[in-house]
Amino acid sequence: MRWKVGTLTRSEDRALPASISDVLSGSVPEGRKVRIRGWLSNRRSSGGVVFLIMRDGTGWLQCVARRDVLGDKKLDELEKLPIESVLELEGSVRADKRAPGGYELSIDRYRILSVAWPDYPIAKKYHGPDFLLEKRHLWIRSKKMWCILIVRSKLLKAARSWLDEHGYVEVQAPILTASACEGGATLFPVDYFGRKAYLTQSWQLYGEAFIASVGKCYTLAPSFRAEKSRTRRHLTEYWHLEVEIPFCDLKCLLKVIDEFITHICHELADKAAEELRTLGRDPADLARVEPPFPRLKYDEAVEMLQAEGVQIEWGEDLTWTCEKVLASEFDVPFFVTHFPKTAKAFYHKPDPERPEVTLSADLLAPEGYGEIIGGGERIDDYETLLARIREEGLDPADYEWYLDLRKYGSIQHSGFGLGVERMVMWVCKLDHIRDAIAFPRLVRRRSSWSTTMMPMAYALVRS
Ligand code: NSS
Repeated sequence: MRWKVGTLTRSEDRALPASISDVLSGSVPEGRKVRIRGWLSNRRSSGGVVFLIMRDGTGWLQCVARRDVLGDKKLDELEKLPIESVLELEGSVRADKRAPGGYELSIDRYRILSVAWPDYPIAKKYHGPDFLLEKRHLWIRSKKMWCILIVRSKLLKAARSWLDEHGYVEVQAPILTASACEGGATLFPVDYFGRKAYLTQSWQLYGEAFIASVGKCYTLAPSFRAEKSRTRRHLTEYWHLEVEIPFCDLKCLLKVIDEFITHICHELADKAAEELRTLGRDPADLARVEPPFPRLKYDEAVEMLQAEGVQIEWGEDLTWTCEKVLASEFDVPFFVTHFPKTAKAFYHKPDPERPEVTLSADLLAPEGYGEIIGGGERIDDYETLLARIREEGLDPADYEWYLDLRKYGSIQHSGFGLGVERMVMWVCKLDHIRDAIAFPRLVRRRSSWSTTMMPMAYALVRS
């Protein structure tokens, strides 16, 4: 089946190695011979012509094999080649309005690089979410998951570029920690050589240490929450983009978030328009986002909710039901600020004018999506922090190093954490957080998690 590369005689005939995105962007002149490599993602035949839909990571391209060009034997081979086999194709590019993406490749030659097994488990029919999670390592090849992964990558690129351009330093902190940042109820314990450690819930406490070294800083890292709540927006392992800013009060923090999120939205509307459209999100929805975002005090939010008939008492945290109701009232992101002490973690600074509320802020995404960012001003005074740690029933010994930060050069500072999957979910208009990440970890379901199946599979192979 192999054909030889390098048998072409005239140098101008030599095929140009190209990606599918090169072809689709129109940068390859029509008629120019190109060579692409990719996976056979779909195929159909009609009257002496086989249409191969090829995928190479940069896009999808319709490639046309004709019996009169390739001959019977080769065409039959292409008609039978299992889906997900890998091919190298050489041919010329043609603009064709009927082809998806507006271009197609007329195949002159091909080489099979890998023959897939004929039983590819994902067919062109409805599969339930459980099956697709189990087969996630294959399902990420789908157009939907591809679009999401591309948007996610562009979102993180936009976030990093804004932070880098504004003088933030990227830093890393441990995942294994000794104490809670966001309450003990959602900690994942780990045995650390006979001592108890936990998977981190947040980088924040270390972020507060970093500001006295590198100043404005951020991290992008996994956070872990042993969430019992099985909702469409909770993962047990999620990616957390956290920012910490010295000499910054709540007002300054809200302004930073306004600009940061606006930049990401505009970049996506501009650079991921096609993928967003495929996912059902109009890029104009993101282009419309402009600072400053509406600001709503917690008190007002509770009044609005009670007026809507939602059960909520002042002092309680906003449940997802509450957030959904509030977030359905807006078509741009908005802040809820000044949460009561009872609804927030120990480190939040009480409002000096009204100590029962904190200088905190959540950013909620519109259209019912709800919280994507949590943050606020931190307690900077040693005594107040110690008192809050005790008040929450935490052991000050677990926070000794953190308390040290208030002894040696403590200043006013604020920060926030963006749930990457929450933002991806909103911008991609997804109805479940599991699709905002390639391999989701959920309470009850995990994707491509073979440990329990492996011994069985080995046993079968051995018998
Ligand atoms: O608990 S947060 O509201 N805040 C913090 O962890 C702070 N320590 C962050 C900081 O100030 N540096 O979580 C922040 C965000 C929240 O708004 C969500 O978008 C996301 O993290 N988050 C989650 N995403 C997915 N799954 C789960 N379980 C989850 N929990 C929080």
